[in-house]
Amino acid sequence: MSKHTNMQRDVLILNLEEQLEGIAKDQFGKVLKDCTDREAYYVLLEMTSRLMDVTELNNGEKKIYYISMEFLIGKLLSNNLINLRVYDRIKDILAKNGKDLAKIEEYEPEPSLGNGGLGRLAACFLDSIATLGLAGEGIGLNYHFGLFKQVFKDNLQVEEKNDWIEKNSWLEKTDTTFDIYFGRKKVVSRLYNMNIVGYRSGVNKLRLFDIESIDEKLVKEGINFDKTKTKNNLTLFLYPDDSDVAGNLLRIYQEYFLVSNAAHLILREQKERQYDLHELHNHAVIQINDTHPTMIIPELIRILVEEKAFNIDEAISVVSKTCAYTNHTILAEALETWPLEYLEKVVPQLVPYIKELDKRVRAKYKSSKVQIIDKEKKVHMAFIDIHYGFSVNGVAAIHTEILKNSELKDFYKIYPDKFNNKTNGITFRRWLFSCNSPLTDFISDVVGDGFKKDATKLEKLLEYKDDRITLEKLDEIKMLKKKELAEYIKEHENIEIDPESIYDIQVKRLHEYKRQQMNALYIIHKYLEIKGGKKPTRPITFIFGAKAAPAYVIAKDIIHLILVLQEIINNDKDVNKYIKVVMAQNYNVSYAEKLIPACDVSEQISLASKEASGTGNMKFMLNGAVTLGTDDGANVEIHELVGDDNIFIFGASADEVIKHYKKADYVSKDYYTKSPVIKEAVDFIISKKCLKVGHKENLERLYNELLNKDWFMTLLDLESYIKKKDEIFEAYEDRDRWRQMMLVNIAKAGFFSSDRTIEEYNRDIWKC
Ligand code: 26M
Repeated sequence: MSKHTNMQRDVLILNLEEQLEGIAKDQFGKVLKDCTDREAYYVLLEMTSRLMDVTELNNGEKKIYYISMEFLIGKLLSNNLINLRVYDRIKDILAKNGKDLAKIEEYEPEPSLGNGGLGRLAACFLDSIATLGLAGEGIGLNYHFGLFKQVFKDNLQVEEKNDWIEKNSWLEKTDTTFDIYFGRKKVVSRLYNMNIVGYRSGVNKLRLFDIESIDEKLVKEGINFDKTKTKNNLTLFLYPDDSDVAGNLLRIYQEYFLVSNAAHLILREQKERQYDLHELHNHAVIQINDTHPTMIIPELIRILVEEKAFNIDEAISVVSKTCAYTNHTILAEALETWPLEYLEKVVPQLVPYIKELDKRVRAKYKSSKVQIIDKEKKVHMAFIDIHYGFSVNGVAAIHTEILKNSELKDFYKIYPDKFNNKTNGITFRRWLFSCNSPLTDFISDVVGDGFKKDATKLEKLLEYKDDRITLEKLDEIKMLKKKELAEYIKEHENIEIDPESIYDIQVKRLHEYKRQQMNALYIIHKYLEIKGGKKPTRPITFIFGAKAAPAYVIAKDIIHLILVLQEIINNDKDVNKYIKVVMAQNYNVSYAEKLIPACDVSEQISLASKEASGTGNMKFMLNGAVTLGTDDGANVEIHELVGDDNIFIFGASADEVIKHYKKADYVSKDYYTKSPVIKEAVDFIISKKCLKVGHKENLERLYNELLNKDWFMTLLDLESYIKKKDEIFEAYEDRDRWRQMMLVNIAKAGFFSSDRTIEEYNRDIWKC
């Protein structure tokens, strides 16, 4: 960092209090003390911007462009204050003026520019890229409404729009605009920037593109709008789907809009820096976040050929050396394949290039399994990335192995050196320092501050594994966080929960493979046990948070079931002393920040082989929860790190599951018929009790799905799940052992810092 900016920063920080008062006076004509919480929010926003303005931009000869349809950044105020190293001082100044930062934060609108894991990962990566001082930026879209806001009506999910953009916000309108063509149709884009400040480091930019001609009035009811008016609707919504590929033209418009803008931006920057475009790969690396931005490959090739006088071989060669691809899922239905005919309609100028790329593959490799355009004229986007990128990575060890050995086996044979693993990570700034300051401070007291820059130093905690005082203090902090959550849930869901109960939490997108339905079946099982006179040793609170894609019928039925159980159980006087159910409304990043620190049991129960990694599992562990999970995704690595004694693993292995799929021999009804426990729980879904508060159509559909399809093998694992879950609740009663498990989980979480992940990306792929 230059001396100049350092000094400016020091001056600002020395006079923090005067600065804040000055802003309050300018903006609202008041002293800080008299400002409302909302006004105080704007004062802090301005203060933070000033600090960022005097923080140096990360610079380098080679720049990372992380291109993604999603950046699930969440609220930024606290995070920015932490990274700018003024969090504690601001908190003190506010307190002196009778203000509480947590309350002020409530006024920050939440940008929900992502569906779930993939988008949140991109946000964690931006934080770590900046923190490590790497020159890198995110390139995405400025969705006006982000992911929908979820409300429950009549025990059903209803979607409403979530407008998060305010006049005063973190978004900075720039002068940059580009003409983007869809065939002969033109739209004008506009670039907005957001500062991403690293922890004790420089800043980078998140670039969000919008269209100039956007019309928010197109949105009529809920999240419905006229899908045909591309010129006015292009950036209205984030595609609210992380499971099924709806053959949707608008999605292709959005994807091409993103990558065409990205290409223009990158090439303009090369020109400004007077770099030779033949050397693009030495000055730029493009990380393609899932297949959604894959069209950047043919788009760059097209521009180089048509506008920069490259011959096609040169263009393909330099682009292939610049682009790298990350795979986030093996679910067949989530792998994008676009009908060629759709691409012809939306981006005809790209089609000759895609055909050329396909032709070259055909000339070299005969197997139909690796062709870009298949017999049905569908374009396999991932195959473009693999043939014409230099790196393919999975997001957890087991996931990468499955890619190499089964899902992408034929490609691995051709390009063994392209494949590599990058186990996901999370930023500890948000998922520890910001959401759990009591725990952060306590860890600092015990082992010093070192873990804040080097997360593996958390392992020092292991020396205190038998230290009573440390263990008791950990428990105390957990209780504090559980009480805070109880208050929040009372206020937001109007449900009273007991902080002395065990908090068992499953929060993530709703998908059958994640098996929220299995958790619900356990709850039914417990409910029936209690009705039959068998009481749990200690009350348990089952907490869920999940949004379902609006068009994903069964996912919405599962939400319905959980809400029905919530109503039945919480109102049943015989039972609600022992168990309660909470389905948190509108689960998002901010809600996660309240739930995760308060959790005892972390539910990570996907069908083995289906969850590429998971990142919630890491956040829970870091905050001292114990995992109840399958050997899937990053759970496998958590398991290895903490050992058998500090995790509860159950269910079929990934190999067993893959065998079932190959042989197509799984019949859910067999499990139902053979096991009275399973039968009783499944039948309850269509019992009189449920039908009285729920809807016949939804409940019967779910019941039939479980009995006749059950694609994700809920009934296969249900009995072993029940057994393990009973075991983990039992283990909670051995308070000494439980506290030790908490400590070991926290101590071993260092590996999952996204700083480590980004160091690996940089070491093996980006080489900046
Ligand atoms: C596809 C087509 C049209 C519209 C949307 C999509 C789509 C959007 C998001 C498809 C998939 C999407 O996300 C997949 C995802 O979130 N994968 C998760 O990635 C995380 C980060 O690597 C992993 O931790 C999770 O295990 C994985 O499920």
